[in-house]
Amino acid sequence: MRRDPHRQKGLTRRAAALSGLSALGLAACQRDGARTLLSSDTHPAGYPTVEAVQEMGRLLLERTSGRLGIRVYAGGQLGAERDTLEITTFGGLDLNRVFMSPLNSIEPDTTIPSLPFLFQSKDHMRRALDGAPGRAILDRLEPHGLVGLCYYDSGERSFYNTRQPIYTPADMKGMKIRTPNSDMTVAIINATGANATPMDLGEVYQSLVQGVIDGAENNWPSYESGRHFEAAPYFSLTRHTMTPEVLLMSKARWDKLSSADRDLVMACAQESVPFMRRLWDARVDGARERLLAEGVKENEVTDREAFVKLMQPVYDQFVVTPFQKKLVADIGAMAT
Ligand code: GTR
Repeated sequence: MRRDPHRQKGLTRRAAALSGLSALGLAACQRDGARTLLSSDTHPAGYPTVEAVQEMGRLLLERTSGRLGIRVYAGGQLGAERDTLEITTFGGLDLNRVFMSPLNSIEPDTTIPSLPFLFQSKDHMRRALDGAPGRAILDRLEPHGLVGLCYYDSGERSFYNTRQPIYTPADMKGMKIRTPNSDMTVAIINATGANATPMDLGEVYQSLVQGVIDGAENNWPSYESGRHFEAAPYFSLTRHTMTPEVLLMSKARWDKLSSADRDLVMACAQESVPFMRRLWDARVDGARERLLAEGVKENEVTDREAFVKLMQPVYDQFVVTPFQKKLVADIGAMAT
């Protein structure tokens, strides 16, 4: 029988993640007494998403007089986002802070906030996600075993690469650009004329150094914390997406909470959002300043409209159902 190497790799990774979780078995037993909810994050300690979930835990502890808290396993200790998501759906993890893209293969409607050039500004993005469209998208996750608690910012994503500044789509032609594992992000990159290479975030640095890929796309804080700038110093401000982060709870754990505790968990998650945004805004500015001082070469693209025009096939491919069309229209109407 022929072996599928990708499947093999996926299974190995999942097995590693699961054994990591069983190594936490003791903690898991104790947590049932102490009611500590376990949460995963791919980012290291100190990153705004990690701090935000810790803040939520602090609020929970305070409001339950120590009965309910959160422990965040940061730095991808429990595995890559798509693997920890799978574990969360069947209740092996209580909470998970992930990027929206790995959810796309679980629920197609989660692609909508990743549409290129959808949000006109940071305020527009926040208004839409805090409002009815954002809630409607999170509600789509429940049948998949996930409860969407809140969105966190992930800012504007732009392309960076090892070779040259990108001014127009022609500058990207044929470049191998890493994307998160999502059909939508693959389509966005291929639409520019580059070749999308899906991989987990943790593999990007090495792949840039070894020349397996020519570039990637992300926000300033991830570009800095993953040290991608060392290998790919050209940061070109396409600002093509503002895909958010999302904090999820396993529905299995959610269903075990009393209705008062559910309200409390939801309220503390919501309160961690402005806390995260304050940290985030400062982190974006700080990362950019530090990296420019390190020699990163930032440039504005000269033909943003050309990038926008190339994205029409992405809309045609991913905005198909009446629900998806309504979401896009409703988000568009919230622009001013
Ligand atoms: C980051 C995001 C991560 C991760 C990453 C990626 O901005 O915070 O959760 O998904 O992007 O590109 O994979």
